[in-house]
Amino acid sequence: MSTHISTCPLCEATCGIIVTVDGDQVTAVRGDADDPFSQGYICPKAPALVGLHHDPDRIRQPLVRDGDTWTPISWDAAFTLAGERIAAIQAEHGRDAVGMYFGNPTAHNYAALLGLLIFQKALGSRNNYSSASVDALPRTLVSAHLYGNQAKLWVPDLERTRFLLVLGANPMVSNGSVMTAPNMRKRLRALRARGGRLVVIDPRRTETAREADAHHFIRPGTDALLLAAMLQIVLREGLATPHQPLEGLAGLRAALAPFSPTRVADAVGMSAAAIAGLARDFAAAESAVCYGRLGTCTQRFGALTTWLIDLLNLLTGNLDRIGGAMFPNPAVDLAKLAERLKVPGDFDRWRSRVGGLPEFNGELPVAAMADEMETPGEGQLRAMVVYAGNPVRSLPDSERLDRLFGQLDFVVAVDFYRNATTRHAHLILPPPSPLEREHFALLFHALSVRETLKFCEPVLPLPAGQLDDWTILGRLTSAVLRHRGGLKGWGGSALARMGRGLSPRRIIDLMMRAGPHPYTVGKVRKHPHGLDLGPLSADRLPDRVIDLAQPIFIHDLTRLAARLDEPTPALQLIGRRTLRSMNSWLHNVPKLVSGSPRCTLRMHPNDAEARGIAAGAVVSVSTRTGALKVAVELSDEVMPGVVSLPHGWGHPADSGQRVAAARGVNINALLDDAAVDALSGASVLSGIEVRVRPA
Ligand SMILES: Nc1nc2c(c(=O)[nH]1)N[C@H]1C(S)=C(S)[C@@H](COP(=O)(O)OP(=O)(O)OC[C@H]3O[C@@H](n4cnc5c(=O)[nH]c(N)nc54)[C@H](O)[C@@H]3O)O[C@H]1N2
Ligand SMILES: Nc1nc2c(c(=O)[nH]1)N[C@H]1C(S)=C(S)[C@@H](COP(=O)(O)OP(=O)(O)OC[C@H]3O[C@@H](n4cnc5c(=O)[nH]c(N)nc54)[C@H](O)[C@@H]3O)O[C@H]1N2
Ligand code: SF4
Ligand SMILES: [Mo]
Repeated sequence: MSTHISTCPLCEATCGIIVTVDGDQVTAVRGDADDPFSQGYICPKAPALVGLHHDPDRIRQPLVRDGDTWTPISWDAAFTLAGERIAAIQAEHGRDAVGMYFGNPTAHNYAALLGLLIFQKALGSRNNYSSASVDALPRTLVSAHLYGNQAKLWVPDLERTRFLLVLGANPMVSNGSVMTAPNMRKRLRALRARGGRLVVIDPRRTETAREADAHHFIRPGTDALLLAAMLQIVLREGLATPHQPLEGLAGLRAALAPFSPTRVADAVGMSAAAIAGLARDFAAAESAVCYGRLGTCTQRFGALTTWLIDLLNLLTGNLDRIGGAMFPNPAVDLAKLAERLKVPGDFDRWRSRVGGLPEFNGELPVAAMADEMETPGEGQLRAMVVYAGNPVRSLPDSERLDRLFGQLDFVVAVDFYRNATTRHAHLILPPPSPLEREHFALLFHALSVRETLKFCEPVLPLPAGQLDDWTILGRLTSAVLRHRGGLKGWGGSALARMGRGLSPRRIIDLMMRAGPHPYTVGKVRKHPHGLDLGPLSADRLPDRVIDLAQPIFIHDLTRLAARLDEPTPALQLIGRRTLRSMNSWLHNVPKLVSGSPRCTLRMHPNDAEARGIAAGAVVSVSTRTGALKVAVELSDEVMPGVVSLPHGWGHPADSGQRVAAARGVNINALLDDAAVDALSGASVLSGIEVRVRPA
């Protein structure tokens, strides 16, 4: 029996874990009390790493598909097949004919993240997609515009703030996003214990709202109206106390004119007095931070809302200040790296072929993907490389994507599960289990509410015949280049360096040496439980004048003004994360899906009564895009006029995940891939008009 120190790779909280191994059996995962950051905290998902590791349905060798039959194939043959097919399709139809999509777990796998940068460059296609455009794209876009770098991301100073205003996030369940802070309950309770206030704005009285001093319902998709009105109060009443050099104040003031609290109140669903009061309290607080996340990013005004959040923090003097919105100073400086790699966040240099959606960082919004597959012509998408993603479950209008993925000429997926997407693959390459790889929270050290640093060796060695993520991506890259005619150019030299021992570990070591702290991977490894480098520091923004009236945002305020006179739909659909799910995966671990079904439609009793719907009844839910049947739960935690359904469920029977199969329904069959935030191209996941009737 042995114990191993590691980090849970499942979500951004990066909790320290202790893994017990007996022979070849992983027997337990518990919280690491000696991890200075998480201090022993874990959620129920970490112990499920045992079930994930030993899951008999987890793929452990490359598989090739012929019709409905999956056959094991050697790694050599697999790379040859992938290289041949990708090169052939690109030779015949051009580089853009092969696209790629990488999903959320990539963010938690630093070797894969680095390997994908190289593969993407070698593939040389404009059809690059990722889960960012159903997630934080508006966040990085706003940072690129306001602070000159998409990786300049602030986090709430949870440990010192006196006022935390949360919109469209439920960190009690999600455990935080673009905010790495293990044990949210303890941190939120500490905030209130020291006299700070927590206010939550959400169409559902969430688990986070239950911890708060105040919760206000808001009509889905109207946060920009609320924030514009709050900013108008701040400016009108002389409450602005910014620290940064600014320009464009007059332009901003003029553009905010249509959004008085009285004018927005009906649309938002809050009284004018409540809106004005919230603005005054926020501005008056000794320190304050307004934090929005998935619910504010994935709505019709996602980028505008995110921009307004930043302006509220900035104008009330809370940006880059203790207790406010603070910029971490990580050992691996991602903002500097983004500059070096020349990806500071360029936007809209070109648009998607069919839908005309803007690129960001050379990546297109996922809302463009189905059109690019379906519409004939030069540049039509005919093949996909999918890494750690499940677009056919996780993206809007998933039924359309299901059909289109089924028609592609070639799909290669790197995933250890057959899922709604990878069942369409011609080839599946399995990555190692999370316990068989090293961990370094490359992204999350940069999003942490304290400066932290930790590097973990793999808990278990790679089993015979298993390749690590870096090798899989390196060999895939080299197979494509070789079949395309040789290892020339950028990709070739990157590969030669990979071959000469440039490992992911070496890369972050070099980056750390060039970074702001005196650390190397070797030094960090001497502290296996991790290092606490102290609280965040203020004054991290570069000296540059921040323009408050950049045309793209000011123009979008005009689009927002038009929203004021739109009628609100009778019923709107929102999502719901649950503690024991992780997007569309982990549903094959029995411990995480036991108990009463979680994939239910929550509806306000008044809305149910008006439609003759009884508690527990199965109802029919329909939108312009699709329809499904699901059991209803009556609850006054949802706002009247709003229904809530979790995402990531509804696994196809032939997915090969025997526990997950046929559990729950798929909300993304109801969502419309044409619904995007017109500014950023990010998908709209919230506030969709929906009909519910007895089934
Ligand atoms: N309606 C609705 N849709 C949503 C959301 C919502 O709130 N509502 N949320 C959106 C958000 S925020 C996100 S991030 C996306 C997530 O959507 P995606 O990122 O597309 O997919 P996931 O469901 O996370 O599936 C991840 C896959 O990666 C595999 N995997 C896990 N670890 C690894 C690894 O280390 N390597 C490899 N190669 N594979 C691995 C898993 O087996 C799984 O099949 O969903 C989005 N979709
Ligand atoms: N247990 C668990 N944890 C997870 C995940 C998971 O699937 N399960 N996924 C991970 C991922 S990939 C991500 S990106 C993060 C996301 O983490 P969070 O951003 O905290 O995401 P959600 O829990 O989806 O919270 C979004 C909130 O927005 C609310 N909302 C919906 N529409 C609106 C609106 O128009 N306005 C306002 N103000 N609120 C609205 C919803 O009711 C919900 O409470 O979570 C991560 N953590
Ligand atoms: S909160 Fe849960 S899933 Fe997230 S890192 Fe911690 S233990 Fe893992
Ligand atoms: Mo996400």
